[in-house]
Amino acid sequence: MAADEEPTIKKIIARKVFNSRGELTLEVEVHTSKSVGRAAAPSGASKGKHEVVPFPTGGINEAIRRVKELVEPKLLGKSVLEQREIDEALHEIDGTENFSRIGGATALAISVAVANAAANSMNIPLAKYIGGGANQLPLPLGNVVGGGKHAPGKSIDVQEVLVIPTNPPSYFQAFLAVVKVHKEVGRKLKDEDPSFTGGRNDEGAWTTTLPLDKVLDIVARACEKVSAEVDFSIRIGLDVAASSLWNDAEQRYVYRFEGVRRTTEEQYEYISRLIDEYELVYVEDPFHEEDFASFAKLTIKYGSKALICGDDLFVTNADRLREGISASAANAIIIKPNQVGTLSDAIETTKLALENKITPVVSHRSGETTDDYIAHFAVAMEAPIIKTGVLGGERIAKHNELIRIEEFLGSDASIASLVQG
Ligand code: 2PG
Ligand code: MG
Repeated sequence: MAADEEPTIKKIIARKVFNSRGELTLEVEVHTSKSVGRAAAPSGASKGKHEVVPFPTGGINEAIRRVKELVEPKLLGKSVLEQREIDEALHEIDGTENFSRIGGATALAISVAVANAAANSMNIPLAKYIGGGANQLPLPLGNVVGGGKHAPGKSIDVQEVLVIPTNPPSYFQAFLAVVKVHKEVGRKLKDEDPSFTGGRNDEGAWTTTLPLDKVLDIVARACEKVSAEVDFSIRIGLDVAASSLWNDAEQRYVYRFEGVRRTTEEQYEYISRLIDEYELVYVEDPFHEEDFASFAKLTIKYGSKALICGDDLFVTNADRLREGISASAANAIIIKPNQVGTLSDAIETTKLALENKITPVVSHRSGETTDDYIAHFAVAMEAPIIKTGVLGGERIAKHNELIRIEEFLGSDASIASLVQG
């Protein structure tokens, strides 16, 4: 084999592995003439209605069959350096709008495994392969208390209470601070919630039966304490995951645990109060996934001092983001490659966001594996924020990789900052 020969695909292996919830998911290995690349698909619990479909009818076994029967024959012999061409081929092979024939999990795992095989063939990190000279580390946005669909049983109705350092000197210091806040919140919950058992949810965030306002008080005090210690500021955010609360028949947001039902107007007032009272710098999915208008209203009011972020609203889809841009619906977007199916699609949406001054927030799913490609993706795209939890091996895998990337970049490394107006 000549040294300059292209790394062409020789074999694709698809297998069942487990995610952090113990559910089966798809892992793919792409073997080339020069290298091997591997990737597994994560999975969400609070999924957006407009996300691609993870598996075809027949589930994961059918997905694996289709890799062998439909996908592998079409990709054999292609160079893994042609990411876009391969991702387009995945769309063509599938032939549907939402990857329902081969499965979004299949598309994602193959797409990322191809990129990993390409990076490995060149012996460079994935971040460098995708991002070239990109050298900015993201800020870690991590959930310290969880509820909603990620914490069944008695727990707050909103899905995630998050914290984010706004001006840290390095990724290592930033994540250390987030870990300190997580620990401090745990200590305070132990003191203030008589029924606290130390329980943590799907994403490693604490669960508690205290009401949201009490939780936000505790998190605010923890942020203040740690901020003073580390000498940079740590602020609060929320993922309301409001699509999970919305009852379309009633036209109300149903807060089961709190025992309250809110109209759209009441939801707007409620979220506004939380932003004002707790000086939130980040609010994700404050309204359900079809309500661009309420998103826009909140963005107009708070866009200069907080990120109003669309997750289920945009599902990493460039067309939905375009709709959001014309409606001025948000100033931030969650980027979850598995919502859209391929790396090229996720890159396109991220670039579109950056071009329009919409902050991309690269994100994990609640059901994760120990794969770390989103860490590389965030650096490659110079996304200012990564949302990938705090504790739990599958979350730590991403943070530790970011620490390694920071070390790899050496004196070229910089880190994003969140400047409030
Ligand atoms: C979210 C995600 C990740 P899920 O709503 O932002 O925290 O949850 O993966 O369950 O959709
Ligand atoms: Mg979300």
